[in-house]
Amino acid sequence: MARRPVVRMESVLEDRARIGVPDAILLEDYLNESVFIDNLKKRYQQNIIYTYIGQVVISVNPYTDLGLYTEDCLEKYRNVNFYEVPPHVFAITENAYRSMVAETTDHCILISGESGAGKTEASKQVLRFLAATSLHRREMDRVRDRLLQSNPLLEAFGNAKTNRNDNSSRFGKYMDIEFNFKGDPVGGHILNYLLEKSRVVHQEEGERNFHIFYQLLAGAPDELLEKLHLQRDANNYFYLKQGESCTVDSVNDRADFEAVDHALDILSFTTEEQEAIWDVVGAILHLGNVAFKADDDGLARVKDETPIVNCSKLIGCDKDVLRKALTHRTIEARGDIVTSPLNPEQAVYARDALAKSVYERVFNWLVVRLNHSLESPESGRKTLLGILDIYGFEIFDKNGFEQFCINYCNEKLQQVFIELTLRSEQEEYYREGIEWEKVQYFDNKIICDLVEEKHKGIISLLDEECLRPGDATDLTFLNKMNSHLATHNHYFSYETSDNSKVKKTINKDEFRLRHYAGEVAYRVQGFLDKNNDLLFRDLKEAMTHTSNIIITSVFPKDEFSQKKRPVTAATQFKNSLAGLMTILMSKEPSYIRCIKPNDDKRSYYFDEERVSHQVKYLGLMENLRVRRAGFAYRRAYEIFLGRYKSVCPATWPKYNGPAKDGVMAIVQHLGYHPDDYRMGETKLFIRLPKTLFLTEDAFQKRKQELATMIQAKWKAF
Ligand code: AD9
Ligand code: MG
Repeated sequence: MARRPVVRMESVLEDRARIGVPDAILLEDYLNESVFIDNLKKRYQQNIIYTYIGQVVISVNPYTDLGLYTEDCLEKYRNVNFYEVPPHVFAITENAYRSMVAETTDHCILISGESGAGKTEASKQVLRFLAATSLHRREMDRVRDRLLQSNPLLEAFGNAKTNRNDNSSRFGKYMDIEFNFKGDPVGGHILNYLLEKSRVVHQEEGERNFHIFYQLLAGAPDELLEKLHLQRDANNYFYLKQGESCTVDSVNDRADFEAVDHALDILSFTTEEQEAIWDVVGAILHLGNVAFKADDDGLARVKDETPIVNCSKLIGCDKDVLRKALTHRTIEARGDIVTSPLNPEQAVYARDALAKSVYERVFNWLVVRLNHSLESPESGRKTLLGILDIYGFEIFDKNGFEQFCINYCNEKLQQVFIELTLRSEQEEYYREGIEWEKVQYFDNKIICDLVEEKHKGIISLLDEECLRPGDATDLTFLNKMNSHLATHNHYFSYETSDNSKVKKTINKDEFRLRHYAGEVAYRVQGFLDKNNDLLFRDLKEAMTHTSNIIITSVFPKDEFSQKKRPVTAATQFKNSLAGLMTILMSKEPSYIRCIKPNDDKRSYYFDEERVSHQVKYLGLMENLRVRRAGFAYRRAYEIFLGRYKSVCPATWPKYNGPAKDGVMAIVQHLGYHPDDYRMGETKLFIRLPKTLFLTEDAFQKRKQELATMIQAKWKAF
């Protein structure tokens, strides 16, 4: 493979006035936030959305197709060194991929940024790049197609239009791609995190339910719709129309349906499975149209039989059983089984709980089934490259339990970033015995603790309230927090605030957290219920008697024999995040930090204030300071020596001494300025990329010389 020319320092400096610098560590006034933002803006205005801080990629959402991901572009980034090509998500992916193959280490690419900043788009490009690393053998094509097709499928079921993003991820996703020793992708595995299932039954104004419902109605052939007893117009369905925005300009539901249909085939879902999926999606729409009225005793009666008949037909359950389960509740009390009828309000609650539960379980089933399709047939040792794309930090007008979980998740991710870039970077200098002036940064551990600490944190308090028999309500939960957390610097509520100005901005049913990314007020309504996440026994039982193959597998009969109380939703989420943190910490991370340039989804508009806010909370200035005060590049002596030994007569052709001395000889031979490098205990540290370019240039020149010499020898021979 021909090597591409090195990006020379001189040309970078020449272009600086026009397009800014590709790496913020090259900024002279690097302490100045406005200089940093100005650099991003200059580049953004030239359609350059990527900038580095060392090996962290900053990406500013262009909200338009800039042709950055063509096949040519993909090829341009293959087999090149990180600093030889302009910043790009492909470059960081290639870099991670190459070290994974060379060093047989597991890597992960962490993508963060607020809702709508471009995480999912970035993750798709990373996956595309990696999937295309295969050698185009037939088996590899199969793997590549499957990896890629997992995206449209999961997005259809897990993404939705919100007021922040027309294609907002409503679940967290971590995907490992598995490579064999040759570096070919051979399989994958997906972990999914907390789906925002409340969206199935309710959407705020301007928002939609999950894409799949609208896709099915817009894209399914007439025969399928007929079979499902559905009508094309989404406005016929209560679960779809509450946000009053069934169509979205930027979304083509019809085309997307075809993409999902195709993905199901590629991922080898059987015809039976595909039918079962559409039956469930349709059944949920019918279920949402089941309405109740009160009879003379105030008890729930189904208003119109049609939706309930259709729903039970589709999932293959007896309509009378379903009707009874929706309008009654059976409780086991001291060995006695008591069934009591529900009023209309309770019946609506039961209906919605059933819809949410079915949808969530089907979503989990899809992931399990997908993982089965992505399983690698190869048995040898595999290295992994993970991609993390979760829901971004969110502040809406009304924030509830879901936003609380999503924002907590973002706090945890910020912790990983701090742990792995800021703290560990400084610790490495210390370990290597390199003189270093510590950079201060805000450590958000205090907020993570506030949420998750055992016995004291918000989740523990919430769980306590959920378990407390008797009169526990969302408001008693708020009171409990008020009495336990009143003095915490990151917690406020109406009760705990003694500042009348602040008091005016908080409602009595809210608590406010000062997150690393800003303050968010959460309404407590629904916290207990969503955390308990209970599905009435009658409904569960009804679901165990259906003929739909997915529903029977996700509502196993033995669920009833488990007497133990299920773990609450928040604790389950907390545990799964802890698992995720362990996975991430065990891998070599790379970062893509996404920035949203404005709140209007507008292309070519860079709102400096909005960007400044994100630069602050993403900790980019601290990141830059640590990086700049430190060393842009470091390599273990053995690795550096292995690559560059040919440039120095003292280490070429033979050198048997200690690696550190060999590196010292190379460095002196190349005439490094003493300020530009440090010799640590085990590694060489180079301050700026230009020194590395110089070394790489010398190496390339030497390689050429050696090649010419060998050719000449052969000729003479
Ligand atoms: V959320 O936390 O899931 O709500 P994301 O994932 O950060 O959010 P997403 O990637 O979905 O945001 O980007 C939002 C929209 O911005 C996309 O639907 C695209 O229309 C647009 N976008 C994002 N990145 C790019 C890009 N690199 N090029 C062009 C982009 N458009
Ligand atoms: Mg997303």
